Amino acid sequence: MAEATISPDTQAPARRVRALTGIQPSGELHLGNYLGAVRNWVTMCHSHEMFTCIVDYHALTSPLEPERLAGQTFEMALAILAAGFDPQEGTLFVQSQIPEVAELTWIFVTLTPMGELERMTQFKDKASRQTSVLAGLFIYPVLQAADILIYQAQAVPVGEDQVQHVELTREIARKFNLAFGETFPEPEAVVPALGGRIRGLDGKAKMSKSLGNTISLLEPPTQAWEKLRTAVTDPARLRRSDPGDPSKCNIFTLHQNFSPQATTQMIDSECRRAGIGCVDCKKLLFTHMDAELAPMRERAAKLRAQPQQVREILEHGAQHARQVARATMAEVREKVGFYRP
Ligand code: AQP
Repeated sequence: MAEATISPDTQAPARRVRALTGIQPSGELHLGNYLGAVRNWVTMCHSHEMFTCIVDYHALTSPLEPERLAGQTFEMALAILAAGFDPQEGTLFVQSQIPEVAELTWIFVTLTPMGELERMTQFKDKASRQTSVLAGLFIYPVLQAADILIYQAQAVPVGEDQVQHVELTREIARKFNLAFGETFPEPEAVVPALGGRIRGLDGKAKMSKSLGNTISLLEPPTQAWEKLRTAVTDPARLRRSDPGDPSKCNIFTLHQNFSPQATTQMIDSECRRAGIGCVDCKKLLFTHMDAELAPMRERAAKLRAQPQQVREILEHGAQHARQVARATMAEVREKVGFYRP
C-alpha cells in the first residue's frame, strides 16, 4: 500500500509519508468533523499512507451506553467510507482492536508532566462542564500521542482544536527519544485553511457531537435544511434591511467551504449592503452543500445494505495496523528494558 510512487531522481520506490488520524464514535459524524478533518483524510488517502482509527478508548471519557458503543463504532466507519475514504488506499480500523496502544499510553504517562496536561484547552473546556472529572479525560492527550506514535506517523490531519495535542505528542516523542534512544518521529498537524474550526448551529461554540449543535453528514436533506434555516447568522443583523458582516457569520464560513468562489464573493458583497437576506443566503448554501452530501448518502445506503463489507474493511485494517503497532512495541519494550524470558 505504501510503495506506490517512484521517486523521479533515484527511480527507487518512494515511501509515502505516513499519517494517522482518529475520530470518536461518540455520536454522528457532523459537518465540523467533515470540514475540519474527514475531508482531508479522503484526499490524503491518495497522497499519504493513511491510518484512520475510530477511537473507542477515547469515547470512554464521555458518558456512553455500553450496548450502543459497538453500533456507534460501526456507524462511524460507515460514515467515513460514505464520505469517500478509500479502503484500498488507506487503513481504517477500530482503536480497541489493537490494545498495544494502551500499553504505550502507560509508558508515555510515566514521561508526561502533569503541568503539560493541565494546560490542555480541550481538557479545561470539557472538565468545566463536568461535576466530577475522571483521570481518563486528563490523560486523553497521552492516549492520542500513543495512537499517533505507535504507527510512527509523521502527519496528523486534524481540526484546530487538536493542534495543541499534536504539539504535546511531539514533546512526548522527544522525551522518549531522549530517555531511550531515537525511536519516534515528531509529527506535524495538518489543519485545513478554511474548515479548521466550524461553529455549531448556535453560531458560538465549536460544532460538537456532545453539544447537540450539529448537522450530521448523512442527515436527511429536509431535516438538514430545517436545522440550517434556523441556524444563527451574524447576531447584529436583526432585520432583512440591516447590512450584515460575513466575517461574524457561521453560514458564511460554510459557504467558503462548500460554495464556488464566485458565489462566496457575491454573498460577501451583497450581505454587506443588505442586498441578500439570510434565508436566501442559506438556500444557496444548502444547494451547494447538498450537491456534495447527496452522493455520500447514496454510498451510505449501499454500505448499509452490505454491512459485511464494512466489517471486512475494519478487520483488514486492524490486521495491517496490528502488524505496525506490534513492531513498534517490540522495539519500545526492548528500549525500556522490560524482562524478556
Ligand atoms: N467544530 C469542528 N470544526 C473543525 N474540526 C472539528 N473536529 C471536531 N469538531 C470540529 C475535528 O474532527 C476530528 C474528530 O474529532 P473527535 O470526534 O475525535 O473529537 P472532538 O474534537 O471532541 O469532536 P466532537 O464532535 O467535539 O466530539 P465530542 O463532543 O464527543 O467531544 C478531530 O480532528 C477534530 O479536530
